[in-house]
Formats: sequence, C-alpha cells, structure tokens
Amino acid sequence: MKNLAGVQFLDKMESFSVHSLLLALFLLCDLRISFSQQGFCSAPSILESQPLYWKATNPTLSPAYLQELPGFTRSVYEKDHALITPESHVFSPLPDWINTLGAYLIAPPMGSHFVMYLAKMQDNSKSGLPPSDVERFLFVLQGVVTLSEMSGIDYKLEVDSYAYLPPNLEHSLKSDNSATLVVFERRYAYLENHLSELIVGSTDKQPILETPGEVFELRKLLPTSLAYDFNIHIMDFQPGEFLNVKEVHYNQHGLLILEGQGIYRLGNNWFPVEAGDAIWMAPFVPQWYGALGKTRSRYLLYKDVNRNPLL
Ligand code: UGY
Ligand code: MN
Repeated sequence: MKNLAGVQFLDKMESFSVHSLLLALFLLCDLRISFSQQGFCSAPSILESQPLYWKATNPTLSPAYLQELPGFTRSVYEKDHALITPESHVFSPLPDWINTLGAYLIAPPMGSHFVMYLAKMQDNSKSGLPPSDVERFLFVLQGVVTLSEMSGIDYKLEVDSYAYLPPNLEHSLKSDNSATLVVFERRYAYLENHLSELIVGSTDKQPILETPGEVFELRKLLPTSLAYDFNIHIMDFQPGEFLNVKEVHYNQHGLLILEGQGIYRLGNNWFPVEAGDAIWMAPFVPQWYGALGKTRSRYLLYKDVNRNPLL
C-alpha cells in the first residue's frame, strides 16, 4: 500500500514536471510566434545592430511596419478603380448629422452615380436626411443604432444589421454610444408602377443563393424585384477560393471587405487587400478576387441593377 502510494506520488510528480515542461515549451512557442507575427519574413529584432545596408537586402514585408513608413499607403486612385485603405481615411463632421464624423470613400467626382461613406456616430448622435429623391442603405459595422421612421416603429440595429430607406422617407438614426455604419446613397431611378419600400434585416437571416459556375456563398440584402435599382451582396470565400468569372460588366461596384485577406485584380493591377479596405469599380473594369489568408473572406458589395443602361 505504502509502495503504491509512493509510485502514485512519483507518477504525479512525473506528470507534473511533464506538464510544466509542456507549459514552458508552449509559452516559448507563443513568445516566438508573437515575435515572428511582427513580419512575414523572420526579420531579426531591430534591437540587434545590423550591418551597413542590411535593410536594402532584407526588406520587411510586414504591413504594420510599412504603415509606419512615412508617406506609405496601399491606397490607389485610377480612372476606373480605386482602393482606399484605412490609413487614408479622412473624417470630418457629416453635414446635417449630429455628433457624427464621416469619410466619403466613393463619390460622384470619381465617376460613380452613388456615394459610399463611413459614418462614425458618437455619444448622443443623430443622422441627417439624404437630399430629396435620394435612397439610403446603411449597414452596422460596430455598435448599436436605433432607426425611427414615420410609422412610429423603432428598430434596434446591431452589428450585421441593415436598413434600406426609400427616397423621401423621413427617418432618423440615433446612437447613445459610438457606432460605425457604412452608408450607400444614390438618386433613385424611378420606374413606372414600381416603388421601393423600407427594408430592415440582418445578414445571418438571409438565405444563401445559388451561384451557378461560382463557389463563393452569396446573400442579397435587398429584394431582387424591379423597384430596387441596386442591391447589396454579401459574398463569402474560403481561403483558396476565387471568382471563376473574370468579370467585366456595365454595373458599378462599391465594396468593403468585412473579413479576411486576398488579392483583388482591378484592370491590370493586382492588390493585396484585407478587412477594412474599400474598393471603387467603374463600369467595365476587369475584376477578380482570390481569397488567401487563413480565415474566410467576406465582402459587402453595392451593385446597380434592374435598370436599362440606356436610360
Ligand atoms: O455580382 C458581381 O458583379 C460580383 N460577383 N462582382 C465582384 O465580386 N467583383
Ligand atoms: Mn462584379
């Protein structure tokens, strides 16, 4: 019995020291991972002194490093496309909104027929109304906002929720705390006998739609009926998946990457992109996306639909 207890004690000690060893190893690994995560290439610590011209032959590819490089941005503005990355965002008070800063990422001076902007609502903030005959779509990226409209019904919109406001519908968005929205607005293209209506929803409630010939998962946030002159697509790609069609089409796009990383081809340019990046695509710009990284890519995409391009 005594011997058995002794053996059990030794066993315990052994497993204890094995556990401690494993823990120590794990912590070391973790430390190494957090060091190496600072850059894609395993650059030695900058604290070590390096030989002359060392940097010329060991460029650091880490985006974090490059963001600190004076004047560096991944943003690009071309005649038929633009990539606007977070370090280029310029916020200023949104006209007609209270306690809200806005950054217009896409606007008609670029050639678009719509605007896409980020609205950063602060404590006790309130939206203004779009100009007359302008419809509005908003998607909550962070925080909670309350949408009120004429019927007297209030909607609480959390992250991943959205609302479509038809032109000239009186409404307000309020937030007690900070909240961030991505907003699209365009002058409504009226069509006889068709009128769009208020829509409130959330991405996770929308069905995944068929995408013949493609592998990505597609959800549409607005009805596909003729009353709606644009739609907002949510597109999901697993790492390694890509668009099969190398698209060229008459529609315009405004895109915001919500999750993941990948390569966006726009015209003859190929851009590494990631969550937070916004893209403008003019009609007919060749476009293609390949998802990379380790997690799902998800992007939100404005697309004009249901109207004859001759009108
Ligand atoms: O529907 C589209 O045009 C979409 N597939 N385009 C894109 O993802 N660039
Ligand atoms: Mn497209």
